[in-house]
Amino acid sequence: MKYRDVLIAEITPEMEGKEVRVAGWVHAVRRIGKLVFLILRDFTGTIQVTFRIPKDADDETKEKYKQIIKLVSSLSLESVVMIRGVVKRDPRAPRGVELLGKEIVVLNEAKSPLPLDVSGKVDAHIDTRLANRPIDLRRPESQAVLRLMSLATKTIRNYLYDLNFVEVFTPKIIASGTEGGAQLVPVFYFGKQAFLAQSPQLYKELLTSSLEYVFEIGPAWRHEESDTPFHLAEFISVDIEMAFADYNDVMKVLENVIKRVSDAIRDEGKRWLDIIKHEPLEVKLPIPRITYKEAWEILKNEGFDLEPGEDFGTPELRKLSEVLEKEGKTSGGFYFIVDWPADVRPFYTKRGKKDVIGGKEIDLSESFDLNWKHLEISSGSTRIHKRKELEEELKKRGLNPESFEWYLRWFDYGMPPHAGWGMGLQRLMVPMAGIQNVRLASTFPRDMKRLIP
Ligand code: AMO
Repeated sequence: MKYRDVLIAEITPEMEGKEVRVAGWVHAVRRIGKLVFLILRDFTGTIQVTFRIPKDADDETKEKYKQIIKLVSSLSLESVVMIRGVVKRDPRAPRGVELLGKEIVVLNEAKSPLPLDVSGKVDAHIDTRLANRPIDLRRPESQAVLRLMSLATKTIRNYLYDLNFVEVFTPKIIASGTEGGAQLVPVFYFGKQAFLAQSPQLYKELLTSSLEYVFEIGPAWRHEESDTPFHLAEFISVDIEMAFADYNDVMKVLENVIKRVSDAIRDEGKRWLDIIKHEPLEVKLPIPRITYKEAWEILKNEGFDLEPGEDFGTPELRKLSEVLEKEGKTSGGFYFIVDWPADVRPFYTKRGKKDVIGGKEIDLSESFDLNWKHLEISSGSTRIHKRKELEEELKKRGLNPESFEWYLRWFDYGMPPHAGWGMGLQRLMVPMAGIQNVRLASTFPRDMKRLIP
């Protein structure tokens, strides 16, 4: 069966008189006397289809249309149908066009009532929406977020390809953690203990010794015990790693990624932004940078009780971003914090200079976080490329270099200086699509409470 020959959005008033086939979902049905109006929806939009008995119809035709009108009037919402109809100009219709229905085939009747309202008239709680995600995603507002995320992904890919990066796929079942052991998700692997990758970190680093400029967009897993709007147990990580580069080089790539994504969303994503009523961001380059030390001092002045060298939590970042925003030291809400204390960064991070913070000498590192307001969007660094230094850093963190031998040994054979970053794609959609919860940028989110659907 041929289901469709046009998409709904392709039907224009200029096609007046033409017969078309469309397929989609019954969005609404309204009967007025002998007429019945059906709003049909596909992924491109909606169109009104009017079923009426033609004026000059003979008895047989009249009977046929009566049957069709009876069938359409009784159709349940979200049933899947194919409709054959004739295009008719209608200045009152949203796009100036409607269809005069001639035939309808019910491809799959939907059960009634629906577990979730698709028309968007009734606001549903996020838990109800996620529990009914296949239906939730039929709502244009829900779909818009995923469509904007797809646009962001395409933009990032195109830009990195332009910079001579190669897209790679690293293993997702791994032998050892990289970002701190506590959040590892264990799996059984041929009778051995293995884990789901928290990050492609060590593999992307190894690839700089051959492919040099690599990137990956793929899932990462963390057993996050924190039930917050910004933590997923499975998220999509955008990662880059570059040979012969330091943290300043990769920050430049990152800020260009942010700028290009926000421009693409403003220009190419307008249709979706209008649906979710989100104002696009204005990102100007360079994105301002402040050092950890400056941030620490601002927070101290604001009355936070912080040890020198301590990591910042959400309350600290909320205050900090508020201060920076007031001083015009953010761009579209984004800012970098650079030169973090080495002790609060992962073992592979290259150490930098020393500095005195709050009267205490602190070992810094060539590292950065990119934040949007209080939210960490990305983090990265220059990496250590000397085996001895890596071994020392592992030991300092109570990790056994022997468990990392599979990674360390390749540093003996020509590992170039390198740097990179990782960015949570769902987190990026918080500023880009104005969502309040990263789950809304996941098709089927995985978190502490969700394993289905
Ligand atoms: P990090 O641990 O900071 O760095 O993670 C990088 C980015 O991933 C996102 N992210 C998350 N998003 C949703 N839910 C989570 N539970 C979650 N955890 C992290 C954040 C974060 O900024 N290997 C390093 C990166 C690098 O240096 O290249 C790493 O994984 O947006």
